Amino acid sequence: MAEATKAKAVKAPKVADPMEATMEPATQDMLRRAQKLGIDTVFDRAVTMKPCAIGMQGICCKNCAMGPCRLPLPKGGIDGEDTRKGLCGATANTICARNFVRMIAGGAAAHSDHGRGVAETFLSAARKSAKDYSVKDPARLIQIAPYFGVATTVEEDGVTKDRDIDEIALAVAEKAVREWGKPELTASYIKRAPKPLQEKWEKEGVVPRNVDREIVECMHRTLMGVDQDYKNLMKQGVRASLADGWCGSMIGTDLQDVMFGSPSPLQAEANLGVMKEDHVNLIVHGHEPLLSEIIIAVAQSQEMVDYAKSKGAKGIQLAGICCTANEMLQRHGVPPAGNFLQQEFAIITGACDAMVVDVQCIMQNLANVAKCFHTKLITTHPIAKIEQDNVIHIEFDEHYAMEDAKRIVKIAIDNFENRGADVMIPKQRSIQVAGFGVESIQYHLGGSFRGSYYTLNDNIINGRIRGVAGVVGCNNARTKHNEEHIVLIKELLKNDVLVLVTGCSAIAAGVHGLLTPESAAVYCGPGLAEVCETVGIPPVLHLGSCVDNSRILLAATEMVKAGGLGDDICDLPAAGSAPEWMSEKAIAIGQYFVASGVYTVFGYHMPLEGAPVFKDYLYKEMEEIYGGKWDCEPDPIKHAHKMIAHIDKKRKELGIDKARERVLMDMADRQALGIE
Ligand code: NFS
Repeated sequence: MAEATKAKAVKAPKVADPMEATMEPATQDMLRRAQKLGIDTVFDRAVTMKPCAIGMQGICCKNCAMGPCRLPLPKGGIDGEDTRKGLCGATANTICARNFVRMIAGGAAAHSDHGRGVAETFLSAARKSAKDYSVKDPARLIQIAPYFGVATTVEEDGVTKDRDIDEIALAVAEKAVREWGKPELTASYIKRAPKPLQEKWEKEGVVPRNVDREIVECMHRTLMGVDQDYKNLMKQGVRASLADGWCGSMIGTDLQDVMFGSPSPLQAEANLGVMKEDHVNLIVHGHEPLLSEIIIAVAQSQEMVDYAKSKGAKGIQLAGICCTANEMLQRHGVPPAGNFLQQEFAIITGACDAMVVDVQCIMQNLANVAKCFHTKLITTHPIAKIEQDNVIHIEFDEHYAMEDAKRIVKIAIDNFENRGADVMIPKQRSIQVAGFGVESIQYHLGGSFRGSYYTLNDNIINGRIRGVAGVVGCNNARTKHNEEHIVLIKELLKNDVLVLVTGCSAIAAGVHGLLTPESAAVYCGPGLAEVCETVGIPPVLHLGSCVDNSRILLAATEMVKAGGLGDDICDLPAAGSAPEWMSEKAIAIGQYFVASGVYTVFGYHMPLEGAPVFKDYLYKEMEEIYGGKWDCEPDPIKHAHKMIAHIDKKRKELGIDKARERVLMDMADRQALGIE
């Protein structure tokens, strides 16, 4: 009997423990349901498939057919000279740096191709050949035009007049699309960075020329037998990352704001519980708002709502997954159904009538999961198809945006009646306030009379706010879903650090109730709580999707400009973090934060352990060059305290550390706030 039990135990497929896999109750329930239905999800696969130990160390080279060459670090580390080398003689530093630079190139390519798509659509809109897009935020267009060298006024008969907005749009669009491949040697948006930072980049020779060129050069230099000096390789990695953050992503964000409106704070719900049993549920997943904006317009049209009713539904419930969710949330209040690791579960509810995807962060397993239900999985982008035969491809063309979106929404509605009886939508859904942009932070925290980040800086100088942290990036099935984000953010808040979030981190913060003004009283230290309560903002500000990390760069630049906190981003009491990163995009983001002067801590692990010298270069020496450096800490509490220690170091350098001590020592103040 004992033998039989043992045999059975060996045979049972290994699955994830829901309580260990995620801290989020709706996701735990859905994981249990998936396991009961025999559907494997990313969490189970993370249990059965172990990551490659050599790849984890960053020292597997497969850049030519003499390899793959693997250079594992000897047990006990290197004693004396490091003699490891590949067939061609490539050292561990070279291999690790090449792999790292290729990750940056991959990430930068993704963000920047997204930005290019936006710029091209904007050009079509400006030429009036994409009738479903227009300029929704002319003020934003006028604000960015000078960076492209486009005049916003004209002289007529000695009088200065405002230039026609359509003319400005066309001129900006024509200049913007050139930023991807122009022959001139400097990307236009670089001049948005603080002057001392631009000078550092010039001195180092890392000023990006144009987006495509930097990515191509990354691929060239990392080819077998080209750049074999890790410091020189990283110069190109830095340049490509800057082309992403300060160019491709930033132009993407700006032109999205121009076409779809700049975000301003709004209230919405979050989590899988936003799906509705009696509605057509259409989930939009991916990244580019070009499609989702039009889907929102179509899904809200009376024609489609009536059509849904004619099929027995009460209406159409739109919800987002991943960064598309953030795009739809920040401009329209469409609720996110979840972040990266929740994508399979939106279908496993049994209530997803269609899931439409475009590019990036889309798991191929969605096709297998969709097969188990009635869900129609629709790909829309020519560069992102899925091989499984149950996937429908409807190519989205910006010139026929409305027609394409209607087809997609109709498929979802028509599929409503095919829904099976076995539906389980989790109850959990939370309330959040999202949609902070650079300008809305200025509005809420800047004080209208100075029109700058003065009040924010003032509160940092007087110590109520200890510093600012950008917490961004993915989920990773190798860490407990959402836990690193949430534990880290709460620890920062407790220590009076104002937190800016984007991407899957922002969705996690929304789902776990941190994006409400009320959460200030619950989670913040007394100083930050006081500021948030006075101003009426959440202590965690949702700044959008991953391309919108460019907003964080600009917010930091505004803080520098407002004065009192040094001359450059690296002087600010600020730090960056991606506690659950998994995508190459996160590496590109991390690198442009570091090269912009931000101390940036990643969670989980970094693929650098096999090349300690190269690792030291990123974790130590880089700070001397750019003012920012990399670090890694999987434990979220220690991770938070590394960031706080850096913030305190910067406060000390600025001579404002005493102010904070005063704030904390002042009992009368604390009593007045009702804290003691
Ligand atoms: Ni950005 Fe990560 Fe993907 Fe968005 Fe989420 S996984 S690097 S956060 S959705 S891009």
